[in-house]
Amino acid sequence: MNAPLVDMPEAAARRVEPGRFITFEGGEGAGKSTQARLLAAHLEQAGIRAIVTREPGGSPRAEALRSALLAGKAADLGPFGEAVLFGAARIDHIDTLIRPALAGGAWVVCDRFADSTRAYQGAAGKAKPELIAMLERIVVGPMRPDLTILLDLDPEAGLARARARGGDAAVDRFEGEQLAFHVALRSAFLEIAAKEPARVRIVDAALAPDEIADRIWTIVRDAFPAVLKQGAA
Ligand code: Z5A
Repeated sequence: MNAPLVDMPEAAARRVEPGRFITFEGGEGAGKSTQARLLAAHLEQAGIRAIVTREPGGSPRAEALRSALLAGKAADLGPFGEAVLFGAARIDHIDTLIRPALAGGAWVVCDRFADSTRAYQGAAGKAKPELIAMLERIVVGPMRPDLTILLDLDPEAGLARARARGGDAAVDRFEGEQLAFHVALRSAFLEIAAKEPARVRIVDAALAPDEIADRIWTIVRDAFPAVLKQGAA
C-alpha cells in the first residue's frame, strides 16, 4: 500500500490538551473583543486561567503578518492567496500560543479563528470552498475550537460601531469592502452555525454588552457542565 503523500493532521484523534478552546466570530464591530475580555474575566472569577488572544495575530510572527494583511498588502494575491497567509499566521499562533496554553490547562479565548477564513476569503471573497476546507484541515488539524460564539449583528450597525470607534483613522482592508460583502459575511457565518450547531452558538449582538455577556456565560456553563457547575460565579 502506498504511503499517504501528506500526513494529514485531521487523521489524528481529537486533541488531548486539557484546556478548552473558545472562539468568537462575527462581522465588524459585533463586539467580539469586548465579549472575549468579559468572558475571560468571568472564567478567572470561576477559578479558571484564561488567555485572550486574537487572529490574525496572537504571536509576534502572526502579528507581523496581521499588519501586512490589514494594510491590504496581500490583496493582489487574491482571496485564496490571502487565505494562505492567514493560515501561515494561524500555524504560528497555534504552535507558539494556543497549543502550549491548552496543554498547560489554560482556557484560550480567541477573537476570530478559522471560521473567519471560511467567511471572509471563502464565502464573501469567493475563494473555492474545497480549497478553503483543505487549507483548514492542514492548518488547524485537530486544534478545532470546542465552542464558538457567533455574535450576529446587522452589518450596517456593526460598521457604524467600528467607524465610531475608529474616528478619523483610515479603514483597513476589510472594513473598506462594500456593504454587499459584509451582508454576504453575515450569511456565511449564519450558515456555518446552521451546519455545526453543536459547536457554534448564535448570540444577538444588538443587545447591551452586559446582557450579551450574561447570555454567553450561560452558554459556556452549559457547554462545560463538568468544569463549570451551574450557578458558579
Ligand atoms: N480576517 C480575515 O479576513 N480572515 C481571517 O481568517 C481572519 C480575519 C482571522 C481583523 O480585523 C480583520 O481580519 C477582520 C477580518 C479579517 N476584518 N476587518 N476589519 P480586526 O481584528 O481589526 O477587526 P474585527 O475583528 O472586525 O473587530 P472589530 O471591528 O475591532 O470589532 P469587534 O471586536 O467585533 O468589536 P469591539 O471592538 O468589541 O467593539 C467595537 C465598538 O463597538 C467599540 O467601540 C465597543 O465599545 C462598541 N460595542 C461593543 N459591544 C457593543 C454593544 N453590545 N452595543 C453597543 N456598542 C458596542
